Amino acid sequence: LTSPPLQINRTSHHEIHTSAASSAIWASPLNNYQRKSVNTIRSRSLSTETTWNESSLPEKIKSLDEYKVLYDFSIKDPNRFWKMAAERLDWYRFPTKIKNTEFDYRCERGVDIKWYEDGILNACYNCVDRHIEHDHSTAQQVALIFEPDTPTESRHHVTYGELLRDVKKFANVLKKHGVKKGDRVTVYMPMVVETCIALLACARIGAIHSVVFGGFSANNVAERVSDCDSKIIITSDFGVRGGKCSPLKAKIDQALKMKQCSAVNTVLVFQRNHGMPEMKDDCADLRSSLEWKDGRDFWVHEEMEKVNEICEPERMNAEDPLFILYTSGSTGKPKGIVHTTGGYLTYTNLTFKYVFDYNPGDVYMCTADVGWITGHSYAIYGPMSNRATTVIFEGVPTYPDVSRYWNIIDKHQVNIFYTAPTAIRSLMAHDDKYVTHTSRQSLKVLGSVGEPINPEAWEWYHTVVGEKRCPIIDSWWQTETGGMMITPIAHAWELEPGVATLPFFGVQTKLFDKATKKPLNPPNSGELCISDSWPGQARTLYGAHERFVDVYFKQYPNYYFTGDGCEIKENGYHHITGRVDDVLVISGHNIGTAEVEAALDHHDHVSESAVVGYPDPKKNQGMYCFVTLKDDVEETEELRKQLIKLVRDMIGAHVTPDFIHFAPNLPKTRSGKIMRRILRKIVEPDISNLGDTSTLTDPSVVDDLIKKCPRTK
Ligand code: 6R9
Repeated sequence: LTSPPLQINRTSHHEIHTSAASSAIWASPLNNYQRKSVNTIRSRSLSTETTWNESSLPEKIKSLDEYKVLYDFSIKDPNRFWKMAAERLDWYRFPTKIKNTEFDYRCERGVDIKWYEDGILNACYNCVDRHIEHDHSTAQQVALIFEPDTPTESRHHVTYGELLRDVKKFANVLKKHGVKKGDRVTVYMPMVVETCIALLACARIGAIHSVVFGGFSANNVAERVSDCDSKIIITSDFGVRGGKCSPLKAKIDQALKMKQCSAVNTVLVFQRNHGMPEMKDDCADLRSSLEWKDGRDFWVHEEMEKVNEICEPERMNAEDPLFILYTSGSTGKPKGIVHTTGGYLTYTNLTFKYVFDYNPGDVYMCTADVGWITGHSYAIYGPMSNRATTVIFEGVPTYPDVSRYWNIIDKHQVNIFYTAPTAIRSLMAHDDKYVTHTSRQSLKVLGSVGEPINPEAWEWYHTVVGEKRCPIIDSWWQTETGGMMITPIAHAWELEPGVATLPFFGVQTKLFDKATKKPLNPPNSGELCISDSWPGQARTLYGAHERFVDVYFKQYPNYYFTGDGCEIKENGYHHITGRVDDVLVISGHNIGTAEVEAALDHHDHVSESAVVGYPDPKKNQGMYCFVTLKDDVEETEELRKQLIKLVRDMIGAHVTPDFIHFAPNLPKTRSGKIMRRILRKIVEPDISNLGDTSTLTDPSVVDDLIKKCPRTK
């Protein structure tokens, strides 16, 4: 029925690396890591260890030397490097043009980013069909393991064969409802298998998905629906997280009553646990009380009955958009980051394979929701284009108890686990026994993303969770970068706690001085920019190219500006210091708030902290520290004094917190980032002007902070 796309130099998927081999490679550096020495990159003789033959990319990066050779090649000859990377995918037409990019807004062409521009492919085909076509037995391989919020609820495994059938059928449902190539489709779903089906089905027919995180308010949904002018919404009757039922369809109903959403004519509704016997009472109530507008609202399970299983993947140009994902800017309305098909898929495919050292048969789990970029790149497109088996986890790390992650790892024998520092910090606040009573022997690689990981959290993750067997992949990247940018490669080189280490292939970093705007030569600290394009880079902001250029390309002409601060050390390792707007200037000293937070977090009683500045007439700025204590620790004056002393001792006597505010909870985004913007407003104080707080997990946290803050009195 379908003619398979041309196969060009496909890399073999059949080479099996044993876990014993990987841990042997890692064994010797591991014993050394605790020295925390800066001088960790030892030069070995180049080339002797390198077996790479330059005709295609190696399956694995085995050492620092191998990395260096390949890195240099990727910078010197990006066209050849990224052509070889593209050979990991299947194309209907393999591109003849690889890189065609311009970063300089001052030239006639302006900022313009194109990769593989005459290539033709389909992302869904690359994530599902091709694995089965190359090896029919893959139809029986588990693609997705669904782990529901309640551990006792029946769960299901979905094979690549079943996934392909459902994706084709759902793609036909979309077509039946008039969705065409290039149309935008808003997806408002919990973290369930059906969400992957929805995204892949969009990709299959060339529709552009725009996922809005399931926790966002109706207002937020409406804003994002109207910004990209989507006429169709895919949702679920409800979602379940932490034992609570959350109304999704009802939120959509609310959003659709708003003027901005008047163009929406179709809502496709999945049933959260269709065909499953168990359902909590509150969930059953929610389902039975749903508003239903005939002609607009449709149950997906009913629509699926009416379509067949034949659906050819759409032939997409490499530069056709794959998706839009909104990310909040520091000001103004959210930015609709646009990623295109060929470059994004090549980049997420290669980073996933190399960075995690993914080998066939490995079970992989990413705790990120698909509502943010990590869920797109490393729960779906990266792993699935590598034919991985992925755990899709619906719930939260602390329900029903704080052993949840570790129990899931044992239950599904997870080998590679990718989570966020916020989760690690919240779990390490509890007794280690919640970790140590589980086995975790299956683990080979542990990843971290989303925020700087402080050395204590890193050590805990490494020692208690990974029992010093697993490298910690502290990967720095952004929604805008599409995939990992500065990151260790598993088992290839020595690590330092809290240090993201080295740039990925093709990524060239450059530091600038914030005040003079002049480039800085490492070792140094400054604002982090990227000198040249990489395939995973966002191409524009949806309908707002000028804003794209303003935000990312005007600060430092001819460079992509990341908005993050970075220290590049003597050994070339990169240490991300946090957003550059998080630097305080106190009595002429520049103080990174992340540094102060790291010092506070060092204290045994501290779970996490957030440091912000406020205007001070004498010192320019003062330093205000929010500190969350571990379970059962008392807030005492003595502890306050200890913390102030700790900061002075660890950083310098010029760094003295003016306020220590014990806060049981901090305001966080849905993806777990502390919203320092709001904390700054509280301590300024400028509480009448907190900005949008609807993206917070728990807006009531803010009121508690305001009540207790001495500066708002
Ligand atoms: C993937 C993702 C991007 C911002 C980024 C930076 C922070 C992410 C980090 C990190 C230090 C890491 N960030 N990973 N900071 N070390 N390993 O999180 O995308 O939601 O767009 O956030 O997150 O500040 O600029 P996004």
